[in-house]
Amino acid sequence: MTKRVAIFGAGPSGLAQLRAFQSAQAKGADIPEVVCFEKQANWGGLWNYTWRTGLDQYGEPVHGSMYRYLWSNGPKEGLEFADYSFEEHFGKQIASYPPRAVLFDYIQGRVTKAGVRDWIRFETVVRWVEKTENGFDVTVCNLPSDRTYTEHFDNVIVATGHFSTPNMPQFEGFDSFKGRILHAHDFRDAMEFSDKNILIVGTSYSAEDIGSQLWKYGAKSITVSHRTAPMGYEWPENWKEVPLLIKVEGDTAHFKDGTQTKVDAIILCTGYKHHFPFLPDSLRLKTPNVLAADDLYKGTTYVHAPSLFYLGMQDQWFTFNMFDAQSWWVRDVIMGQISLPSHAAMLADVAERKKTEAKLEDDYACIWYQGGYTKELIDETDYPDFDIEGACQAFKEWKGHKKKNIMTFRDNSYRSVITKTMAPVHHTPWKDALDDSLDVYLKN
Ligand code: FAD
Ligand code: NA7
Repeated sequence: MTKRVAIFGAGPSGLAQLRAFQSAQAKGADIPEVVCFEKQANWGGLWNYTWRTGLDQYGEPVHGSMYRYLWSNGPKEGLEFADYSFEEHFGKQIASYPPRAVLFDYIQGRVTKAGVRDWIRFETVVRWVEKTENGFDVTVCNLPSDRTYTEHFDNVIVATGHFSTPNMPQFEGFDSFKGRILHAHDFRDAMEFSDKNILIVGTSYSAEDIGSQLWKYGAKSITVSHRTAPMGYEWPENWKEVPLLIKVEGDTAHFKDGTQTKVDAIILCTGYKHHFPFLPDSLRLKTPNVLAADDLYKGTTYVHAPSLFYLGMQDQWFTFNMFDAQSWWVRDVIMGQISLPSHAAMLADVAERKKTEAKLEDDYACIWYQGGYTKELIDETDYPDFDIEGACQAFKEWKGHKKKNIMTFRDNSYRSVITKTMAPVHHTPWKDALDDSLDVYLKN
């Protein structure tokens, strides 16, 4: 095959795409030439922890949004690779909520085994893409040598993630606030805030998890401000939920219900933006953070230029296994195993998915919807079939455990849908496990 395929990003999505092509090659298929451009010096995407915030050593925006002490926010049984189990990687079953370093190790285990590292050009940032008659001209910059060059590709697969560019609202009085104001993207070490009174704005994963970290590492108090609704868990006694922040005066935060509280720092857990500065308007995905993204046929194929694909652009209940499902499917389109329908049919597919999402009534419906989407793609490729219903059930149990006790849900364990074995109970409750290094975590 003489086709050339460019993948942007070597996070879990881009790595899934590399593994998809490599697995076809291992079965004897004639695969295209695949080049992955990754701006960081290592793979793993968000899971590749960096202490840096702001700009990196080359003046590029730091991609990393993960913090120290981050543990998986859902059970690992919901994200296990069907072709590479946790047991295969670690040589034993491990507990269900691995810290970041453990998941990073797992992610890199599969691609190390696949031998695809040479397909990646590290420290190479994608600068611009131009559509040509028969493909795309991709302009990249090798950062260490500061060399910019352009190469031609038949297909482009964008896997640059969408939890890296902060959505950063402003509130009255921020310019004269006496403490620190930061976005979740720049949060790194909870210990910085021990003995402090912290205000969090937002009520989704970042708010819940950063707040929990602050509690675990000794913040004096945590106040969480909501725009739509409180999270509603049974929080520890130094944690309260309040309506939306209206303004800040000095070190006092005022809320919509007229209440006020003194705070030392404000952390905006207000989400992220899909941001693709390397794409012209005609190729750039514009979508909110939803399950049925705009303009993507089967959630992957850009309807207005169907030789361009996007991976992992949905809001995520399912992650690694959904990225796999998408990657195997995209591979088969590129290799001619799956044909795309007409433009009109692709538009109708997008509209139908959006209509279905709009009718989903609660989180459970969303979980099953995304599980169904993942299964739909898997059924069309040779990605190993697995018990997606079982993964949905694990998510259901997880939500139940959170409702029961938000500070102990990570002490539960679940059954693998790949190897069918039960995860052990972790040796230390999450709230007491201050050292979350790989070595310590694996001492089960
Ligand atoms: P990313 O991991 O963001 O990787 C994108 C890659 O693209 C990066 O390596 C980046 O350097 C590269 N890149 C970006 N721009 C360019 C460019 N112009 N040129 C070249 N390379 C570029 N998921 C879970 O399953 N469990 C969790 O517990 C969990 N916790 C999370 C916690 C936080 C704080 C965040 C932000 C996300 C979390 N997620 C979690 C979701 C996360 O989105 C996925 O796990 C996963 O990292 C997404 O993979 P990705 O490859 O799509 O994107
Ligand atoms: P999310 O899930 O996109 O949530 C963003 C939150 O921010 C949500 O609660 C929003 O409230 C809130 N938000 C957004 N804008 C505002 C303004 N202007 N004022 C107040 N509140 C606002 O982002 P997360 O960072 O929590 O999670 C992203 C990923 O990181 C996730 O997949 C995890 O795995 C980790 P709303 O409910 O819309 O009123």
